[in-house]
Amino acid sequence: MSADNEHSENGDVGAREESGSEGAVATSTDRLVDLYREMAQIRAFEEACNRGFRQGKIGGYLHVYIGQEAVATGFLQAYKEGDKVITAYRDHAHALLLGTDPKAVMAELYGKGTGMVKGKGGSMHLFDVERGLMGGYGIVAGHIPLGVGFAYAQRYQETDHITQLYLGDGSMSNGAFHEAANLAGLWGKDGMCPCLFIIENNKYGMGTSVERTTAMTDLAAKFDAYGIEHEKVDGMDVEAVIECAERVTEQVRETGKPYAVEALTYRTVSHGAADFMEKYRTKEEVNEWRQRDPIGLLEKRLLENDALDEEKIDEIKNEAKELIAEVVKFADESEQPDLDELYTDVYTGADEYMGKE
Ligand SMILES: Cc1ncc(C[n+]2csc(CCOP(=O)(O)OP(=O)(O)O)c2C)c(N)n1
Ligand SMILES: [Mg+2]
Repeated sequence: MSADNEHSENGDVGAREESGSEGAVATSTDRLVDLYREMAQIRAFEEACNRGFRQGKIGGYLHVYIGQEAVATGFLQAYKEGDKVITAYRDHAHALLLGTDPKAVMAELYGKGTGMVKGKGGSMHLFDVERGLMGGYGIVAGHIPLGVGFAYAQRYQETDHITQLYLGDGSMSNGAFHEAANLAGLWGKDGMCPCLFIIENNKYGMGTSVERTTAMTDLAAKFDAYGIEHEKVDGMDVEAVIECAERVTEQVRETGKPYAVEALTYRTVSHGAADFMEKYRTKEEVNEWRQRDPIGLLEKRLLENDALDEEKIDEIKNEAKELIAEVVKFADESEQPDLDELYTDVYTGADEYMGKE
């Protein structure tokens, strides 16, 4: 991430690195340092969003990704140009990782005309079609049928692209999930649905735990009902996520069959800006998960390997703060959208989204 949309010091962190060995990823130290930097910037971005909301600069609603950074960071390492990414409303990190200018992301949250969707979408509706981000959706599970549809279209149009479909644990109790998973399994039998379901199981929906919403808490296993293979991954460990992401993405791309990964993660902050998590979570539980914070875990590993020292860590964190301060300044000083914009981009054809003439 950089305010001018340049690549980071050690190259584009979104780029896939050849591993050499079968399936396994040789996660080089440089690459891990890049990922650490990227996650630190995402964290600083999200913290700035929380401040912006409290100051009344960000309107509407706000859901940050604090604690879950390793999931999108890891999975998007397997992203290839032409692939599609679709997620719910906790979407800032996905846009930043796909390379959208962070200034345009923050300006969007500030409702400004310089925002990535001209200030019309806000936090929950980020889109960057050019970079494969197909949204940003506020209706829980509403995006799941769309993601499955994108994957079908990718094979129908005879491409080798895949769709990364991120979904929350809470969305899996919604009917839209079950209908879409059923079709994905069915189409997948003919190699016609290269959809990678990425369940971000952060243990809670909106104030309600997984245990209180479903008798079947093994979420990955629900995909058995639809003939979709699945596994679980430690969503706090970015290296584990990358290993899984590279391997299963390859499989989905090759076979055209859907696959599901349940990433076990935790949002160490409230569900959204108007949620008081103290009502339904104990301090002990939150503190326990903070010990496994994805950025902290990677930092520890890099310190142990002498890939980083305290001085370098401070430098990376300060750089992240400076970058985000610039981003916030840009958003704050940008103009409101033009009134003429009110009726533009309201309707569009699906063909345009799929890159068809
Ligand atoms: C159809 C629908 N029902 C209810 C809501 C209100 N709502 C917003 S977020 C949410 C919880 C979703 O939880 P989960 O899928 O686990 O995502 P997380 O917030 O944990 O990332 C609910 C019920 C909504 N936006 N849409
Ligand atoms: Mg959840």
